Amino acid sequence: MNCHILTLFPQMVLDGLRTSILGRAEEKGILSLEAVNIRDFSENKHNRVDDAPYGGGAGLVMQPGPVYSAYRSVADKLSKKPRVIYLTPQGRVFNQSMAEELSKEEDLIFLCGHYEGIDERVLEMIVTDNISIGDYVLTGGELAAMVVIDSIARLVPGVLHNDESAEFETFHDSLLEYPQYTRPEEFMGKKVPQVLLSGHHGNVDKWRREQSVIRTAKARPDLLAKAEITEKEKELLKTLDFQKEI
Ligand code: 6GU
Repeated sequence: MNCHILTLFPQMVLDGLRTSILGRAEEKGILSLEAVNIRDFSENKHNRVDDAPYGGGAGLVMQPGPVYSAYRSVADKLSKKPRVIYLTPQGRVFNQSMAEELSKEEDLIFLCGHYEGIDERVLEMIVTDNISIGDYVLTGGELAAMVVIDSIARLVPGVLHNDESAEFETFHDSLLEYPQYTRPEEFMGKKVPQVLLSGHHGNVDKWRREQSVIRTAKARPDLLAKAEITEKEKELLKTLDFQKEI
């Protein structure tokens, strides 16, 4: 997969994404990350890429010309018109199934805005998907792009090691993950749950499943509605006094 990021802060995005697992994937040749500096396409002798909004109001709006030229510098190299993802609080809220769908694309362009946004005309011309990462406001699209790229790229085959497999984990079946423990067996008086030391895999699996169900009921009852919960597990939650509708 090739991720092309159109941004005013290329270093921020590349430094963040290359620091960890995605950097390793890039070295392995499974993933490529390219940041295109929109400022390189300024049409102005002062290298400006923004101007006051027509109609008045606070802040500055990114001009359409540099954004369009940055887009063309990427799209013209590709044989097929790629999906262009604009990171914006006005977009659809990102989730795991969107990550799964996008991870199948060969090339993706991510457009990061700053200031008060980007001139609407160029957005109409190039953007195929508007994505938000949640109901709060960021200063720019870069952090959102990094979040979205991280979650997509880790689903690309080979990016994770087998033992880091993305198959059985949080959101796979709409349940949160169970708690994990490692050595030492006792830490500041707190013991690892006995069942995990028992060597009885059946009991371990049962305990972990229960913990997942309980955690989800406590922290994310909205997810529980989508999860496949058995009658027995519903009973368990009732005895633990999570009386919310399941
Ligand atoms: Cl995608 N961009 C910005 N600027 N702010 C956000 C966001 C995106 N998602 C939530 N807040």
